[in-house]
Amino acid sequence: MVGRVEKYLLEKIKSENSIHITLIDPEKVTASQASAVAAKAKLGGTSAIMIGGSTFTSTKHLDTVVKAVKRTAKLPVILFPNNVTGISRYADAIWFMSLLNSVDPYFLVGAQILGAPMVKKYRLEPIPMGYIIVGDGGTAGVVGKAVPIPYNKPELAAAHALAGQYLGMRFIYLEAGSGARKPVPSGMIRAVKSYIDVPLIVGGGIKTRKQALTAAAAGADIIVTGNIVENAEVKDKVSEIIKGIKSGRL
Ligand code: 1GP
Repeated sequence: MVGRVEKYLLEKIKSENSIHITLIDPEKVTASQASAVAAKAKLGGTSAIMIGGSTFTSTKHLDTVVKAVKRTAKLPVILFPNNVTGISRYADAIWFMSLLNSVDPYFLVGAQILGAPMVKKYRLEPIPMGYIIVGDGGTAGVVGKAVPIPYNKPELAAAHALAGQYLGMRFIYLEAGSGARKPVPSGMIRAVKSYIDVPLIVGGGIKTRKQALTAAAAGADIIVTGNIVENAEVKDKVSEIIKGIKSGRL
């Protein structure tokens, strides 16, 4: 069943071609810093806030961050969990995701089985998503025991993505890893996009207008940035990325 947040994302993509989501790592911020980042990112034109990271944060701190962001930003807050500890009852939705190229069944379906009853209890909107780690893979690749797909193997990324779609996932995420030296190359984005019909999310290492433009022009429907909002000038940085996205897809 498609819920409110998913509908909102689909409509935004339909009307704007490509959209931007801001990722906040709860591990790296206080609640007040998170709400300031979210408010500025909203002014810069971001469409939603994702909250999550690759390592553990206390559930209490996660709750405080989610509540603070919700209060100030008035944007959909979507959890981006690395484990069952990434679930907060105060969010609107959760990427209900499987790490498709993990060798550990825990990250394919184990954590999801443990987390599903909590998602139901908290009435979070689950959005099924296939997560694919590519390139260096970064911390997410190590923690998730992924076999990252090399950048020169776009056809492998496309096969993973299509399998995700056929399994019923309604979004596919190509992840280069937070802070990746090289973002997902346009050839890989193009190859995946040509295979799937569901929206494609791209993130990891996108820091400039040009990189955002390249990803959007290659077919990314949603561009996620995290690192760039960890410094000052959040609003300017987000609007720079969004300018890139718009010029890439219009
Ligand atoms: C990481 O794709 C996201 O999960 C965002 O990456 O922090 O490099 O923007 P950055």
